[in-house]
Amino acid sequence: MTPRPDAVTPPVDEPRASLVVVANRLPVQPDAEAGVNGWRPSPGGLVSALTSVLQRGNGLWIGWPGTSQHRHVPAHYEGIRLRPVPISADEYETFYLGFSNATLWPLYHDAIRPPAFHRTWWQSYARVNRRFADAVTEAAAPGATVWVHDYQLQLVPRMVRERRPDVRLGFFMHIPFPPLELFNQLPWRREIVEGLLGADLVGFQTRQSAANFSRLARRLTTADGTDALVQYEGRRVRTGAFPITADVARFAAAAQDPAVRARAKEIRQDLGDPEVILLGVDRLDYTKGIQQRAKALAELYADHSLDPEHHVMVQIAVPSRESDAHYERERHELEQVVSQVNGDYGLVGRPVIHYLHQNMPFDELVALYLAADVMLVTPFRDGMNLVAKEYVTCRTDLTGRLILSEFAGAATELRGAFIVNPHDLEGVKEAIRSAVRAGPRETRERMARLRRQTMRRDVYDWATTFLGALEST
Ligand code: GDG
Repeated sequence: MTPRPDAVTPPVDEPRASLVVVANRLPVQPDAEAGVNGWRPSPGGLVSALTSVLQRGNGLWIGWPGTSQHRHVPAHYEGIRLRPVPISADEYETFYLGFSNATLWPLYHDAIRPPAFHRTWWQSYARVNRRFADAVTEAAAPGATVWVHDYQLQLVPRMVRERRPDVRLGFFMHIPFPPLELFNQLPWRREIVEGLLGADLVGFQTRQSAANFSRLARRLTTADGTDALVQYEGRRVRTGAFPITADVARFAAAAQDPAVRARAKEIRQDLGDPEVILLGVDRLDYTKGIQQRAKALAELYADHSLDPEHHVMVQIAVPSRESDAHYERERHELEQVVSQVNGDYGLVGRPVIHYLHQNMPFDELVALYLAADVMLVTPFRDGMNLVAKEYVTCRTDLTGRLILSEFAGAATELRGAFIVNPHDLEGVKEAIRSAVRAGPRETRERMARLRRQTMRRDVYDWATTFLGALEST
């Protein structure tokens, strides 16, 4: 038997919580600069939205603290209670890098890279899910609301349901849910679907993902019903689309900050005051279609549709899952393409693609959104894609053009974008040409339309909408 890892301090005796968020990561992460026991908040809109929801409801956050080293985890963050779930160094390899990110991640993103199926990874996934479920079982008050997040924890709803039928259980999937033809490759397909069916409400980014899940549930289990509601083991399980929104208030405020606006001007100057700045911001992930952009750009310089003097691109590729071979290969290939394009078309002191393999500070990210005339978001598959929505949120003066993949969840809402199929290089080139040449009137009309969509609801509204739907199940 694998010994239960003891990497974090056990929870102290505390009253049980009426609202519980369960996610792979806690909202804090180790901060090496602040010493051995230093912590800082994890970045991201999801953390701030869920934190504000939990602050209002005697809330508890259950998650992994992001390290398998022994560390004291703070008991509270911003007035909410934290309960760490330990993951050993071996489980980090098999549960996190293995089953979550080398089996489920590629499978759920159209199998762009071949998913790997290993029984030992699956066993580790089930074991870690059990540990999360145990933490919920112990910490949830009678009749509590429990909200489980994402593909790393799909078995948790059923595991909790078996021991705590009194709680109200919601699950939200941040990434796409694949169609039957792909999902059925998974040797443990029925277990995963049954795991999710333990929830009262299973939410997805799009209606398509919700329908995929519901159909699979009816095919693989005794569930019966419609795309929106199935009966399963005498219970009703609702499914539906709850498209996540940007942290609108935070991005809109930063976009008005004079220091950030001044920095955007400075970035423009640093780039040599080109006519058009194109921008990409992504985790360095093979699903994001970053190479496609660079290849399209190369061909546009080659046929003189773009001019190295006047059109430059900035690509931020945030380091991600670096110990996985697929990610290592993706970085290697991308860097080759970028250096080739710069070698072929760059000028002395003026590369055409400014490539940064770095995590940007928040204000710098907003300054880049403000500096960019054309934003390129071209994933082969993406649950939603918040970068697209954040860019639109920052363009308060109705300038800026968005090129968006039809395979991002965001494409179902952001109709004012230049929509592309990233597999179609000619189509991507045509969209870049059109976006670069779009006049002020077309740009304004498109951006106004995009902003009508994105500015309507904040990420806090998203969280409360989901919880409202869960309460009414
Ligand atoms: C998953 C799903 C779904 C990026 N670079 C920097 C930085 N970021 C921030 C962005 C944005 C977030 O990271 C990335 O979110 P995305 O939605 O674009 O993509 P994933 O990381 O793949 O997220 C996705 C999402 O979950 C939410 O449900 O939309 O489909 O795959 O917020 O701003 N932030 C900073 N510096 C950077 O360099 N500070």
